[in-house]
Amino acid sequence: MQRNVVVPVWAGALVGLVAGGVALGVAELVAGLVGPETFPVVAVGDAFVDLTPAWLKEFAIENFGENDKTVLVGGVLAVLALIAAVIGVLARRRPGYGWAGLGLFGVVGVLAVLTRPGAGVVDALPTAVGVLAGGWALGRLMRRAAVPGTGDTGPGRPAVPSGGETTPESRAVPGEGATGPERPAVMRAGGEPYAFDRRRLLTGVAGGVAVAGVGAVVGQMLGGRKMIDAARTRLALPAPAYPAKPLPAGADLRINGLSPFITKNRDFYRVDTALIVPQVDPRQWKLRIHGLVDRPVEITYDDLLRRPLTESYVTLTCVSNEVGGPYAGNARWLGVRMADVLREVGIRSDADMLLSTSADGFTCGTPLDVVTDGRDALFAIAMNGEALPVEHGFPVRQVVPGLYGYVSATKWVTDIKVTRFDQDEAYWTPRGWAAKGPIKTQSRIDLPRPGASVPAGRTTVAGVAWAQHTGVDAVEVRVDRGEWRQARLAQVPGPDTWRQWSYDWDASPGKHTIQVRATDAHGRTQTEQQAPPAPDGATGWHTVELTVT
Ligand SMILES: Nc1nc2c(c(=O)[nH]1)N[C@H]1C(S)=C(S)[C@@H](COP(=O)(O)O)O[C@H]1N2
Ligand SMILES: [Mo]
Repeated sequence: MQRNVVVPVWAGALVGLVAGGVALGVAELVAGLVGPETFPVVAVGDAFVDLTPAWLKEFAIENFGENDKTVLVGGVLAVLALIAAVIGVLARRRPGYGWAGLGLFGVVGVLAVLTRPGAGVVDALPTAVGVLAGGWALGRLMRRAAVPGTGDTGPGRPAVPSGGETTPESRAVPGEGATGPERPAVMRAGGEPYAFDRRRLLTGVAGGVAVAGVGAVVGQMLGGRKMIDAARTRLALPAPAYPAKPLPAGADLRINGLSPFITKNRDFYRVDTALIVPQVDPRQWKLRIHGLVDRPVEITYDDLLRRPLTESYVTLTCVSNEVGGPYAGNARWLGVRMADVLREVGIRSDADMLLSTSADGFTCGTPLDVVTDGRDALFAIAMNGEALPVEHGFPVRQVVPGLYGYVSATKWVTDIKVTRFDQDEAYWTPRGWAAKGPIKTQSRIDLPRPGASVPAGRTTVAGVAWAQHTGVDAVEVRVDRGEWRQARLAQVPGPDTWRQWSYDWDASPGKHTIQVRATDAHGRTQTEQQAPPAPDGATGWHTVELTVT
């Protein structure tokens, strides 16, 4: 149906822009599910690069450098915006023009997507769905802009006498004064009058912008995640220059219900401040080291992988772990020794702190002497034989045996400022946690579970104990506050991991209390004094109550 032109040119252009935005937002959302390379703007940009003569490419790289991709995508978007505005202006006359323009968009987008190497038919889905959404938005917005001038034009509006001419005054929008000459008079279209309604158009536009924005943001999030997952699984890990010694045969007592010596990546506790897990592309990742150094550097992921890698078993522990709590895990890490990198940059003698920052802005203050005293403090890239899981810091995190995670284990680390504790403060320090966080010796009863009911007779009591970088020398168990008895200790590869222990208990019927305490390799036994996690780690003996039947 031919609709008479009551919508001004600016409004048509706006409608076109917003409909184009909806098309792209929805396309990006779908591309987030299908694969970020199927987003038509990226595909068109890539196709453009492929078709570009070498001299132009060189010109772009020379003039825009690392930003050449951004400039390219920006250029594609600018051209799209212009076309979208024109489509909007044309669609004022006839919805068909709008669909034809969008269809053209779609064809170009689909062609670009499908000519990518390895493309399949589903890859056209983001463009197709985007075009449909854009067309729908275009139609809706146009209909909002040009309302039939008959009766139901909204609350508080005088009805239009049927078939009669409407004066601008009779269609005044509430709250606005008498309309000036810029408001086009209603015209007649096939006996049906239409009028331009700016307010209805603008609320529609706001809705369209919201749809486009949400689609783009969610789509980018999903797409970023997909891309990083793909990059992660593609990675080939170099072999360690300094492999960990094979685990002693008796490191894992293999008792049902006891934490395995190695915590599987998927079972590893996770603690961080990230609402959305940072998605860091290893190709873009850089670690900048600066501050009190002689030679500031920027290290790329490839630089890191080319260095000699050290493999090491280290148990991580969180300062917020309650006595007996779950926030501890043990893994085999692969990474570059932090001390080696720091030696190269030349640390000034007055420095005593490494202030590391993650991709999402978390900061962490690590005592420099701990990192450089010879222990396996690593820029870790792998965990238990695979690239770091994204939620555990991919592509690079710190691991420092002997320090709680909040002062050492920065995930997604991108920046290290060599500084002083009296000059800088990390994320948790002003929030009531100690500036330095050496791990306190702890032991935990994994079985029997608290509140369990077990049959009388020989019962296995077992758990783990840790005193990272000092080592656990003894674990004792007592029942009903009686004599302390030595538990049997599992083997360990070194002082940096937890140590499994077990104790055979001849259980008699009734209610019982089991307690555990560990002694470290310096002969220091865990204090009985109970303390909460804040400000520097919980203390006390893990106590489990159970019933024997
Ligand atoms: N970027 C970043 N890294 C971080 C944190 C954080 O909030 N953000 N939390 C730290 C804390 S408190 C701990 S205990 C460890 C936990 O590491 P995991 O989640 O791999 O077990 O990460 C540390 N690294
Ligand atoms: Mo933590």
